[in-house]
Amino acid sequence: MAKTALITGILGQDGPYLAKLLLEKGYKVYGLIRRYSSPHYENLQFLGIMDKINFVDGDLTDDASLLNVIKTVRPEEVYNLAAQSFVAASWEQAKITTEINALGVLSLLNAIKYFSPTSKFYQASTSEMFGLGNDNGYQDENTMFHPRSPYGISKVYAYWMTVNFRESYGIYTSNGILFNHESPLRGIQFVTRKITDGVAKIKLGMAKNISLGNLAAKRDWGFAGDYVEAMYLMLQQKDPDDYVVGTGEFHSVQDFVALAFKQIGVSDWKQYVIIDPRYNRPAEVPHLRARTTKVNTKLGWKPKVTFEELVSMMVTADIKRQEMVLKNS
Ligand code: NAP
Ligand code: G4F
Repeated sequence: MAKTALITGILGQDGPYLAKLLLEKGYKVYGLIRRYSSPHYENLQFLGIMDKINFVDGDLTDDASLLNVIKTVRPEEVYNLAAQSFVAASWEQAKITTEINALGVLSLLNAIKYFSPTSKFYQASTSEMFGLGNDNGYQDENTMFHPRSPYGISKVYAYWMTVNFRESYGIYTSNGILFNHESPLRGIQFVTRKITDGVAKIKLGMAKNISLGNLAAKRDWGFAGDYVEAMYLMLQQKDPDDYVVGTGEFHSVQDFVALAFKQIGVSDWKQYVIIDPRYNRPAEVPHLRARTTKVNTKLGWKPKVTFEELVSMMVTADIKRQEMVLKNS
């Protein structure tokens, strides 16, 4: 019998990569989608798996829909990837961010507790929870949380609720504390995709510049396709646990910009970049870098794609996309 997995956030960046991995492992994959006037399946189509997903309707802010899905599907594994995941928007939309990212997780955990308590549960926790917290410039499983955004705060609630269901009810729940991971499927508003999309358009004469905020911020950027393997591994262990997942390296936004322009043969990138303070955040997280000893040793997980390969992959994909746009226009 094929194992069953439910993925929330199936239409985002990570959902399709995880679904592809689980399908390759023989899983029957259910994907939770919420009500949309015009559903958008392009990330699943990009990976060629659109027709292999069993879609179920539900919304993290609608308890009854989650109870119904969990009761009907009774998945062996639940990967909760759904979120209002854009940090910058979380100041202006703090309440809905909290309802989805914090209370939505409580609702999903309750649905599991009542209707499928043997389901294993993965929570998409984040390095944003660390915020200013660090230990000699690194963050790991023992680093104090000091979130700097309503998004980070909402995720801290979900993190502890996930731990609490493990400790209170013995449910197999794990937090993956993932550092930034990117890919050609990354949402266009996140800084990496914004840069690679802009670079592609500049190369093809479709744009003149890119407007950005804080170029000094540093992130530990990896490839989403590698990170979903860590999610899967977390639910295959004898006992549930929480893991930091990253590369252990960090780079500034400026490093990313310079490397992306290098891909199209431009070294003097400054002529194409406008610094616009509108993109600065009320409270910034200046640097995030993972100490990955636990995930490396306990799960045997290591990233495969380097920073340089990631930037190159994203620029190449965006050039291809824009060439198609030009061809069809
Ligand atoms: P993403 O591209 O923004 O995808 C999030 C998905 O959640 C979207 O498909 C969205 O659906 C869905 N969603 C939002 N609100 C929902 C609701 N109320 N009910 C049901 N679904 C809802 O995010 P991602 O980059 O794939 O990240 C996956 C998860 O990992 C998120 O929880 C994120 O916070 C977390 N995380 C991401 C990173 C990273 O660097 N990517 C790092 C650490 C943690 P629609 O498509 O309908 O909008
Ligand atoms: O790409 P970002 O928007 O990602 P951020 O805020 O680090 O959050 C992402 O990673 C988290 C994990 O650490 C996830 F939990 C979260 O869901 C999301 O996936 O911004 C990265 C950095 C920030 O310091 C920001 O201030 O880039 C800086 N930045 C500079 N100019 C910009 C811009 N960010 C955006 N989005 N747009 C800009 O123009």
